[in-house]
Amino acid sequence: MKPVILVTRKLPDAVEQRLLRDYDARLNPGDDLYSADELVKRAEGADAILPCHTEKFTAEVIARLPKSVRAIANFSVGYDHVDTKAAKEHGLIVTNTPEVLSDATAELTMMLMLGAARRASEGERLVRTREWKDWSPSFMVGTQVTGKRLGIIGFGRVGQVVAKRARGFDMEIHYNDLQRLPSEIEAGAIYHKTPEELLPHCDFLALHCVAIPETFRLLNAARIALLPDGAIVVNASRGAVIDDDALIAALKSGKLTAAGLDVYNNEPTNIHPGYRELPNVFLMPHIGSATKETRIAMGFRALDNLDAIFAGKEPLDRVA
Ligand code: 8YV
Repeated sequence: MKPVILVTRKLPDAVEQRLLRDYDARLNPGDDLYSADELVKRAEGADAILPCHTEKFTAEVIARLPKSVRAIANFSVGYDHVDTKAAKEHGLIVTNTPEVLSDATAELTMMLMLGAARRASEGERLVRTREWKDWSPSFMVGTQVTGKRLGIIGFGRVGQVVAKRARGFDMEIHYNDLQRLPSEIEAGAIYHKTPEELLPHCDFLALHCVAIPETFRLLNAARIALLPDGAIVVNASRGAVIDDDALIAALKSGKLTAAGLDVYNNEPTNIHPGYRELPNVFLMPHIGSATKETRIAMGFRALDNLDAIFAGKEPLDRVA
């Protein structure tokens, strides 16, 4: 008998075809968002769950999962939506999908940088609303990206690809991570031991760290004050790493020129209302990995992990 997999969201056709070929897959053709109760109910008799970051596996939800469930094979690189400690205690295997989404997320990060620096939201609105009436040398003047200093907090897979792309804009790369990386990975990037040491060197700051208790509200008022005046901040990691009130205050005061955001605290429906009011923010709806190619690769990676688990092997991307 094929293992039963509960798939919580609609996945690309190629991924669902592979799921149906190799597993007894419970798909979600309507792409409904399951409540915790529904999730637990639908998991009855399932051997594993293939969820997205939209399903929250708190300790309470994990405790309620049927005993049949052996694994949570995430369709995401981030797994802050899973209480991994509780999962371990319940003997659940948890996997993620690293690497396959680094290019797409780095592309989006470049878009956030360019969009924030060149005032994409304002410009687009002007054209769409027919408010664009005139041109002058001082019209819509933005910040040049080329040749500036880019600071990256979290020099992991995505951060490293961002550095690579940013070099195409002749940017000088600075980074902070827990440890200095080998020089072939640094490729000239300048290491700073702490965010405090890094921040004064950032004309642009890109956040690519994981959301863990240690990085909660990492970018707060005190750290924003360390950035050069007029800096630009972009975030395609997780909303939790930013103190929204502090960022909004700095965007209002002019301390920061602009920000580009793809992720938010309390997304999607309850993000800080202050962002919607600001002209100098470029806002995207958590689409860092949303390319056709990457979505398929994420699904296949999650399936590779499930294949390993059900073949009695160690999955490549085990995080708990
Ligand atoms: C996904 C992400 O869109 O992989 C992640 O951690 O944040 C995004 O790339 C989403 O999480 C899919 O579940």
